[in-house]
Amino acid sequence: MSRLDFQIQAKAGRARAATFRTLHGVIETPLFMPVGTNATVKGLRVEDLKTVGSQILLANTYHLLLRPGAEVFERMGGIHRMMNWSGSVLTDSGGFQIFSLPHSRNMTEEGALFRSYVDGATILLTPEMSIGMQKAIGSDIMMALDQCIPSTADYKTAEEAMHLTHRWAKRSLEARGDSEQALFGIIQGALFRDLRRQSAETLSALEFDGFAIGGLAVGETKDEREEFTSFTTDLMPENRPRYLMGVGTPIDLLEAVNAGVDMFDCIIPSALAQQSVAYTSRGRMRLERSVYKFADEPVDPDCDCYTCAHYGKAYIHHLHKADEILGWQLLSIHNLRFYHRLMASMRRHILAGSFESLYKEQREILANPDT
Ligand code: PRF
Ligand code: ZN
Repeated sequence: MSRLDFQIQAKAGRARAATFRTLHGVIETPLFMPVGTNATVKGLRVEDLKTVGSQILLANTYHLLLRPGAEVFERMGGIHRMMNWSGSVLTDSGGFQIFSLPHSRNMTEEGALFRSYVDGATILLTPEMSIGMQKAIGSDIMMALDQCIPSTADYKTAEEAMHLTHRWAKRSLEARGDSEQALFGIIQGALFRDLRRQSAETLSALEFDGFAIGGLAVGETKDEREEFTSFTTDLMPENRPRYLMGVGTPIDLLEAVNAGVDMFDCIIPSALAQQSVAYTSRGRMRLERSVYKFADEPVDPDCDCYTCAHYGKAYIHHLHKADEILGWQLLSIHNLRFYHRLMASMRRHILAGSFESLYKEQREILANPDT
């Protein structure tokens, strides 16, 4: 029994086009989730997110636990009402954010011990607390607390982290109880095939509504990432959504969809927008370059976003030079639209039986050098 009613509509090799239903509506895959760590996708209104085609946003339990805290979500009626967002929300459990902390952290059987960046307090984040917080947030999809380690970790470290992740996964399922919110398990195991296999098999036997591949895009090469992505998807249940966490560039998404992944999140479209880098139908464009000072045409003539409909490159170039936040905002809109259009076109081609030709064509284009 799954809470998401995941339905595969068409396949092309490993690639899948599917739908599932959250508490906030039907979702179409493959899909990309913009990152809204603090219950906001930086600089964008929910109207912008709807217009660019976002179906589901990612928010972070770790950040929202520290600030504003569970009680605010409980008393304000949850994240959807606070954000005025009627689409779906997935919350990451906090495991990865603690892993990425520059400061002291400690894993114990009980949970992850860390120091709050808000007030310096020492906090023990247990799987039960993470689920409790995700219930307070009211996300559509919760993630089990995991231990994410560098993908280059040695065997013993990876094995111990994997076993701890499995024990926490079971505790997370217990803590979820009969909540209507969906819950995904996270496969770990670094770059060890036997561990990835053991992790996929152990978690697949549990009543999760979907499964994530964690512990990639944390230090391995692009080739290793692709090898382990397809190795792992082959071990994951066919009838549940597959989510590759924290990935990636457009070419990464193309390769991972081709390897059978359905869902992604990444800060790249927003982070590059801040650096005035745009993704276009011809490759990446660095708008800080002086060649764009007098360039009147849109960032991407093939794009249907608000930014490309109303502004030329010269204006974005100027806003970047003047360090104006509108430049970041306009390029965030454009880059997110680019990501969503890429996912939608992969979906269309999987449904139409023409994914392989799209894959070959886009592989060339997305590998173009920056302009
Ligand atoms: N675990 C969790 N969140 C994550 C990851 C993980 O391994 C990654 C790895 N790229 C990104 N976000 N919980
Ligand atoms: Zn655009």
